[in-house]
This record gives sequence, structure tokens and C-alpha cells, in this order.
Amino acid sequence: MRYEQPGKANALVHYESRYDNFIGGEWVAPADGEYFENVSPVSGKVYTEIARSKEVDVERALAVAHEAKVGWAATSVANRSQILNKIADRMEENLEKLAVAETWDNGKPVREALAADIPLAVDHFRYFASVIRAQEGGVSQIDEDTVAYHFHEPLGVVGQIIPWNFPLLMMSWKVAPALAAGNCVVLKPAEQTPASINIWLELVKDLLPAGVLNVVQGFGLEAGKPLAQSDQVDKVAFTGETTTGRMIMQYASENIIPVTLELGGKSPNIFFADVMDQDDGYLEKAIEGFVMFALNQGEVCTCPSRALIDESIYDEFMERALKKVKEIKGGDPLDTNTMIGAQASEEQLEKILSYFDIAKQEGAEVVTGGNRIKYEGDQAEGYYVEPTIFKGNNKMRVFQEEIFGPVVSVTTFKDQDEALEIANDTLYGLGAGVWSRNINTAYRFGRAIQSGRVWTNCFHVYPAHAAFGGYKKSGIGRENHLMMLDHYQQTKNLLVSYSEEPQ
Ligand code: TXE
Repeated sequence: MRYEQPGKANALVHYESRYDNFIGGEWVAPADGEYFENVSPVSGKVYTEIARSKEVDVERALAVAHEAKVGWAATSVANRSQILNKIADRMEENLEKLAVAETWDNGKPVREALAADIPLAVDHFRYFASVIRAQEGGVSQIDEDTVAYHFHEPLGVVGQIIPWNFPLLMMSWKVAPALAAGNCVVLKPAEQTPASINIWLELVKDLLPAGVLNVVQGFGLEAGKPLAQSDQVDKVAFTGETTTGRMIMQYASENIIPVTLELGGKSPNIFFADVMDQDDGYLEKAIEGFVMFALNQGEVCTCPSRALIDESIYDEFMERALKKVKEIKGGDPLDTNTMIGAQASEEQLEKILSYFDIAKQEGAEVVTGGNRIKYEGDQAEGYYVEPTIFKGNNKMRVFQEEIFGPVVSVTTFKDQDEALEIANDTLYGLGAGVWSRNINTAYRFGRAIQSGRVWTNCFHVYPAHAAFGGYKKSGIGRENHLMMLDHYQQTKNLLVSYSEEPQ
């Protein structure tokens, strides 16, 4: 099945020709009246204009959020939970609409938006609607007459800055726990994918009290920086590039506020010799795990972008893997048969193509791919790239730097010590994969790899109730899981003496 492009007759989604910021429950034009053009990566064509916000717009949104914060924090946990559940229901009822909107904005195949992005976002709202009701404080008895109460309190107004690879899912990762914990939010989407959130806001805006959630659009330096720097922000949550994350920390340090950072990755995916022991379902699963480097066009911070393969199985394994890579069907992202869509922006396309040159210059072998794809018709100007495998060594830039495309750099290892050394020889520590039929090997490796998430005999699974976040230069703090609530709350200790005696 193929969905109509937004804007065409019978399309499920109709984007407006222009979008303002969403502040205090209303659409508000940017103070200086500036807008920027937004291009769909599917077609390479402009389809809407978005508010190009500046500091004054950010400050306006923050002021409104501060006005709303006392009321929202005082809303009972049951009511907050109910609202989050209603948001989830509304999203679920509009699954196809949101999926098509997301595909048009980001370029990802609609089959993934339908099966993963939107359902996972829905589940995120439901998960935090639930865990907030189960959260309890604590009471300690200090002595016979003295009691310490520990209460969870919201931080106040939270600034959130998100990237373009999973626009609605990243929104839900940030917004759901922050609202559940009783905070008000000012969110800045990425300038590359500013559109689908407007379709989402239209669907859910009547469910939230005005000012609780505000969306300010625009560029990193013009809108993101004033948000992260403002003394009206009580916490900053950021997902994006590691170098930007460093700046966010610097801005936040001026105001001594907490940050959570989810940054880059260069995840190793390690295949031990015993994966080839039998030609069975397990082997097929492992091959699929290898091929996941192309999921979401490789625009995933945990993309398994380095494959480490036991040298004794390399040829056999790669023959199977290559066959699977050839089965990845490219084409129109709005066609439900398409498995790989468009890169999110022209800039990202250029970055990936530049790494194709770098790989060749540094002597990596091109096992497959390495080219831009040009389609005809409506997609002629879109940003498409072949799934690409390079073979080389871990010192090469294509093994060390985040490419963020459907690209995997493959190397071999002799034994477990070498595998571990290569796996950990990276700045990053966000994700990793370990594949072995021997659960002891898999367990030991999982513990030894310096990474916040190690998938063992699986990859790219993102349940809301499993902690996600980086070691090393991949970030600070965790997302998902109820432990995320700690990042959006502070502890109030009330130390009460019930004694009537002098101290
Ligand atoms: O990221 P940025 P970009 C990686 C990936 C990609 C590269 C560049 O390798 O190729 O980063 O992408 C906002 N103050 N990841 O340039 O700049 C920006 O507007 C405040 C990995 O898009 O980090 C956007 O909303 N905000 C990653 C967000 O930060 C600023 C996902 C992310 O943009 C800002 C995305 C500033 N000074 C890219 N500068 C992941 N880990 O998932 C930018 N922004």
C-alpha cells in the first residue's frame, strides 16, 4: 500500500503553509515575523514555513510556562496520569496520520513509523502515566521523636532540545516523563524536522492546560542556545551531537542547573564464531541484527555502525549478511513495502557522501554500496543513499566518527581479548550488541563493554521500561525507565521534631 503525499488529493495529512510557535495553548507568531522554509527529504521540496524564533520568543514561552507551573505541579498525580493516557489514546487513534506526517518530515519509511516510532511514543506516554502513580516518597525515623520525610517535587520549568532522527519519539521521551513529574516544558524541535510536531499538537492541544507544554521552533544558535542559557530554565534535557552537548553543559553551568545529555555513538556489534554453528533461526536473527545498521537510514545514535566478526567465520558470515543487505528494499518512503527511506536533510546526505570519500581515501574496502541513489518522479530530488559496508580497521575515521547514515564498518578479531579491546576503543559508549549462543560469553562481554546499553542476542529494541543512556562521551543521565523521573524531580526533605522537650 502507498499513502498519498501530504498536500495531494486524498492525502491523510495536510500541512499548513506556515506554522507559528505554540505558546500558552495558542499559535503565536515569532516576534520579528521571520520564518524559515522546511523541505521534505522525501521530495527535496519546500512544503511549509516554520517560525524562526529568537531569544525574545524563548523568553515569552518560558514566562508562560512559569505562570502555568504552580497549577500543574498542584494537579493531582491521578489527573496528570489521566491526561498523559488521553494523549496516548489520541495518538493511537491517529496512528496513520502521525506516521505519514513523520515520514514526510523526516524521510523514514512509513512502515517503521507505523510499527515503531508512533507505537513506541504512545507507549511512552502510557508508561509514565502509570509509573508516576506508583512512585512513593520515604519516611525515616531519625530518633524516637524525629522523622525525616522525603518528597518528590518537580523542578519547575524544563528546557528540552531534540534532534531530527525520531522527531515524535524523541518528543515523547522528553515530554512524557517531564510532565508526569509535574514540570512545565519549553521544547525546541530540530530545524530539520519541525513539522510533524504541529500535526501532533493539533491532535492533543485541548488535553493540556495552557502553558504546560510550549514549543518554540528555530535554529540551534538562535533559539536553542537562549533556551539552554536562560536563567528561567530549571533543567535542560538535550539529545544531539556530542560537541553540541558540551556547549549545552557550558550554558547550563552558568545557572547551576542539571542537564541530561544523550549524545553520539559508534556502537560495536560483535559476532562470535558460534553464531555460525547451525543454520537455524538463531543465525537468521543474528544476520538480521547485523543488517540493523541500515534501520532508520542509519540515523540512530545507537546504530550498530561497527561490526566485529570472528575471523574464523568472516567469509561465511559476510556472504549471508550481504545477501540480507541486498534484500533491503529502497524506494518511496510512503510505500509500506519500502524498508529504507530518505536521509533527513541535504546536509546529512552531504555528510554521508563525504564519508564515502574518506573511507576510500583511507583505504577501506567497499564491500557494497557507497553511492547516492537517484530515483525518478516525485522523489527525484530526495536524499537517498545505498546501504553501505566498508571493511577496514578500527583506527580508520569511518570506525571512529559518527556518520549517521546506513553505513557499517566491518573488521575481524582473533579472540575475545581483541574483540573487547576493539569494542572499547572509541570515545563513545551508548549502545553495543553481543551475539553468541554461549550465554556465559555473552554475559561476560555485556558486562565488560563500556556502554550504557548492551543488547545481547538482539538489537534496536527500545522498551520504555529499560534504562537508556551513555557511558563516556555519549552523555549524562538515563532516559526511559522510571529512574528517569529522578532527572525531572528534586527531593524535599522535611525533618520534623515531634518532641516537646528543649533541644
Ligand atoms: O546535531 P545538533 P545536528 C549527530 C549525527 C549528526 C550530527 C549533526 O552524527 O550527523 O550530530 O547533527 C540544537 N545550543 N547526531 O547538527 O547540532 C539543534 O537546533 C542549543 C546524533 O543536527 O546537535 C537541534 O534541535 N541547541 C544525535 C539539536 O540541537 C543547539 C541526533 C541537535 O542538533 C545548538 C542528532 C546550540 N548551540 C544528531 N546547536 C543522537 N545522539 O541521537 C544545535 N542545537
